[in-house]
Amino acid sequence: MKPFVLITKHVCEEVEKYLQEHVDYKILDHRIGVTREQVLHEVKEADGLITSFMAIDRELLETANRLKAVSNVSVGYNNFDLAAMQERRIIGTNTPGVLTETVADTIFGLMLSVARRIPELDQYIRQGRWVKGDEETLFGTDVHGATLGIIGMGNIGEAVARRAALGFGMKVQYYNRKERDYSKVGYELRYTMMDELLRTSDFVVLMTPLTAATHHLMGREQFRLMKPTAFFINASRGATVDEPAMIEALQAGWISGAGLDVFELEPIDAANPLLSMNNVVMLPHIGSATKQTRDAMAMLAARNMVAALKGQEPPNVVTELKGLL
Ligand code: 8YV
Repeated sequence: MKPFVLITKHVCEEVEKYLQEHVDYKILDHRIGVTREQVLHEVKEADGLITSFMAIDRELLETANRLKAVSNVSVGYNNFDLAAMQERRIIGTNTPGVLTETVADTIFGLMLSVARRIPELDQYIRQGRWVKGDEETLFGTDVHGATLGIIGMGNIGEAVARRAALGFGMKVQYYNRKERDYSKVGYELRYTMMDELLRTSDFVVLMTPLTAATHHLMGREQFRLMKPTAFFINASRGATVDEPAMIEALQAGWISGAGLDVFELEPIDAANPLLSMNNVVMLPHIGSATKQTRDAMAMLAARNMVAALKGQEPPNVVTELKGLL
């Protein structure tokens, strides 16, 4: 008998074909809406779970008696309770690499949009307010040649740095827990401490994974260090930022604007003050959301799952494998 995999989102035909060769599966289509209750019920029979954002916590693991592996269709895995998974000898996997360039494009889109006020000025035209010629009130801020500070230097940070240095002639600096060797990349990438980065960057891009150590990494104190002319971009996880502190920074003019793909509460609350701020550009957590990239992520998630259920080492494991295969 083939192992049974529960999938909490629609996947493309190619991924289904691949899965059919190796496992039995059931898809709960997120386009119709999948509730946690439904997953808690269905996961009882599952050897594997392919998902994203579903909290893999003790409650779920308690009901999922047969579960051997959870495969995230995302690079982030802050939805995993790693300790609980480890105790129950569950393998956890993610999908790095295939989304790197797509997310870096999104980040650049946010930088350009907020600095050059693209969504705001799009509205300006649509509202019939374009009656005179070019005006100072429409001016934005240059991205090219500015100083970019990246907090959290992984694959995506590196792809943003490359665009910035080679495409936009920006000065790039980064803060990471560990300094990396970029002596051979062909452009300068300066390692700085976080406070210095905040003080000296025109654009601050936060790209760190969400962990206990990075929760609210950007708070009041950090926003106060930034230049009043600087822009803040977050495409990591909402909870890496103390959102009320960021809102205060935007309202008080401690920073010039923000480009946000992620929020502490998703979908965003209708009363969130960010919604009425002109100097904020928002996206509904779509950093990796192109058809090509989402399909590639789903395929990688499927491959990770099949390997784990066959007792082989999956390409992208985030849990301890020792003694499991
Ligand atoms: C989402 C992301 O996971 O990869 C990540 O960590 O945040 C995004 O790619 C994706 O939107 C959910 O499928």
